Amino acid sequence: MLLLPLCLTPQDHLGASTPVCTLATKWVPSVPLHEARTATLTRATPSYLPKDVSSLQLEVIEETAGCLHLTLKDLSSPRYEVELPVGVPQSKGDSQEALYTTEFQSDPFGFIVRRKSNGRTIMNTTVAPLLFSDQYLQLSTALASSLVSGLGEHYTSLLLDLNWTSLTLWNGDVAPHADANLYGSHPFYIVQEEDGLAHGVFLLNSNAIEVMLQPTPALTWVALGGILDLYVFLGPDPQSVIRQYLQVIGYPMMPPYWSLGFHLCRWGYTTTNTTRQVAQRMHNAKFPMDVQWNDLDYAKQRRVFTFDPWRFGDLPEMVEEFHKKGMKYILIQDPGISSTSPPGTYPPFDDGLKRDVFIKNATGHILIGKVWPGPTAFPDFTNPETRRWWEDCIRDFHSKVPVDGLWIDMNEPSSFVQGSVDGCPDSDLENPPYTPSVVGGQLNSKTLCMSAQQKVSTHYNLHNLYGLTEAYATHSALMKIRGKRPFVLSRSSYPSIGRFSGVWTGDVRSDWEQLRYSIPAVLQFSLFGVPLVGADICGFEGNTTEELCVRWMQLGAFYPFMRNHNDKPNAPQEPYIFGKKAQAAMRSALNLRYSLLPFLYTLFHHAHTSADTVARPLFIEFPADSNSQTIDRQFLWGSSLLISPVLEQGAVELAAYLPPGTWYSLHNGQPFYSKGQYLLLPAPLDTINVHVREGHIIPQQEPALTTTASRRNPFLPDGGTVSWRLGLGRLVLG
Ligand code: MIG
Repeated sequence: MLLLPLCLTPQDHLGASTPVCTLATKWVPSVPLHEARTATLTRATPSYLPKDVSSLQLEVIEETAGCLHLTLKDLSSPRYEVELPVGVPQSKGDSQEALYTTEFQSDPFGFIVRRKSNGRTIMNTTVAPLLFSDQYLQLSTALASSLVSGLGEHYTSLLLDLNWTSLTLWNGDVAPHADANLYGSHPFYIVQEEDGLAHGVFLLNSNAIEVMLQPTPALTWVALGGILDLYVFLGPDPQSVIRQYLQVIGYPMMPPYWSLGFHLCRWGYTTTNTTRQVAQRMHNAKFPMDVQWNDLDYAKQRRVFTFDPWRFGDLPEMVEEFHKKGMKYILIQDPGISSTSPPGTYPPFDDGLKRDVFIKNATGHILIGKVWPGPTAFPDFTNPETRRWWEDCIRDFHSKVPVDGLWIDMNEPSSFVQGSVDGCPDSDLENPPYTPSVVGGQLNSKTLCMSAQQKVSTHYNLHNLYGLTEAYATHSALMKIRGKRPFVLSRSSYPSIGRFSGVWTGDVRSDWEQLRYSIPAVLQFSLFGVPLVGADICGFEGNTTEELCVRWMQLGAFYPFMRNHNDKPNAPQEPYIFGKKAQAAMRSALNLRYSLLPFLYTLFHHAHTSADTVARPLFIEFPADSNSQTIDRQFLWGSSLLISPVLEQGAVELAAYLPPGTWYSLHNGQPFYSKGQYLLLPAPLDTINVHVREGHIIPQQEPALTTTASRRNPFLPDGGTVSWRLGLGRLVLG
């Protein structure tokens, strides 16, 4: 038996005086566990954790051949359980034989899941005690290999570091950096089993979660509430693991075609005329672009559902002009509703009050935080009436400003004060017996009080679901109002969000390291069922440089969601402000993307209908190839297009890995017969290396300045599909 230092954790943090490890292990089952599918576990000895739960209901459900579902709940009193807006997989009942076997042990209690085909241990939770108290639930497992990915949202490589690290899942307004809980929470990991097989585990729990990783290899889940609701996906290949996961959380939405074009944004387009000029200059310089955006600048006193009468008085006309040019328009939408406008002047708040849509504090009054417009109330999107009110607000605004989609920011939710303008009561919810490491130090740092009341439960239980519930409400509203597939972009996320929204990776810095880490960030969202994802191209915080911006536009041309976005104080970074050479490089990257949009759109269709990934880690396609198992500086589009971007300053060549097989340069058709090797490729400033995999045909369409125009263009006759296969020379674009 392994002795895990992790089993000391509760004592360290909770000050229990008796060793938890020895006592807490013993649970007595009501029936012999190898026979039963449900059993009651009774704790033989106390764990000495505050508010111990002493009897648990264990349920084992074989959902499908590839999906095993285990729940552990408090038998004596109901606890918060996450309800995703989607059904679970069709129960087995089919002829397929389960890919797993399960075994239970009672002293110490634990279960062992094995892969039936080869006997490999997928989970073994007997390695450390199961703890279950009101605000501290802990379950550990040995891991089948050290190749673990997922558990976002964090600033990490695709493979997680197991060397005594810990990851906190707690949605926060935190600019991406190492060792920090970022905007989203995804309690799902996938393990590559080294021989090409893979499995995944999902803990359906929305409380603050800490995952501790150790090199054994082993993993410990700690959740601060709810129940233990575990899904195990047996694959057996990595893409099947993702599909099985998405059968539980839902397949991603189908984005509108135009949303795969180029988007341009910044904070600081301060008037409609400035905004118009930006789009015009892009057009004049012949950069393909579909969508012009505005940040907070448009709103009157930064209040959502308004627009500034002086600087944005003709916003409706501007949007109509964009539409006439075949372009689209999107603006930002924060959830915080200003609570200090004079009564009768701001309907979103007045109506919201009447319809009782806002989150309350512990004493039943509307909780007031502080965001961009000043003091704000926060809509409770778990309340159906709130969703109807939100829809009415959007409908009213849309009748004046016919936006094509919405950008929902600050939805962790973020607040500039801790908890509320009146602070928070002193309670176990605000200060749980154990708090994992979170930016700001406390769960209510930079967000609402944990004791705040929402329709469904306390904010303590619902915090990580705020962005998801807002995305759901916004998606449904846009669907009803516009009658078309909606476009929503959310910062905060939780499993299922891909059904309603895309995600961007927040306030990345304009530097080379952030450029490089944007690839694992994007690939992780692929694993989480959010294919429509990208980082702010050229970086958000700080000034970019011309070279960085060129390389970022080249990589960004292969983000599934492509948007250049910039922070208010920074030097401009629109493509047209750079020198001739840089502009030419950016133009050709954009043209290349636009030529490939029919292919990209098809990949999204496959994601939507079959839970395939769009931006795809190499390990999904080449799971048994040891180099492909670790690479996250390159990635694929679907199964056939390999993207090898430059990620270092000054580099004009690149060691790119080509997995075993024949690959054709997309640029000149030159074939490489790879044994699975690194190849030194020229990568001058005007080039991003892209290779086509043998046996695949990539359609290409003549690009244009918008997708409205490009969709009427012919598909490239031989340039697109034949030249690279036959080595007929360079594809000339635009
Ligand atoms: O506190 O709306 O991540 O993209 O430009 C900053 C202003 C609020 C954060 C977003 C960023 C956006 C900015 N917002």
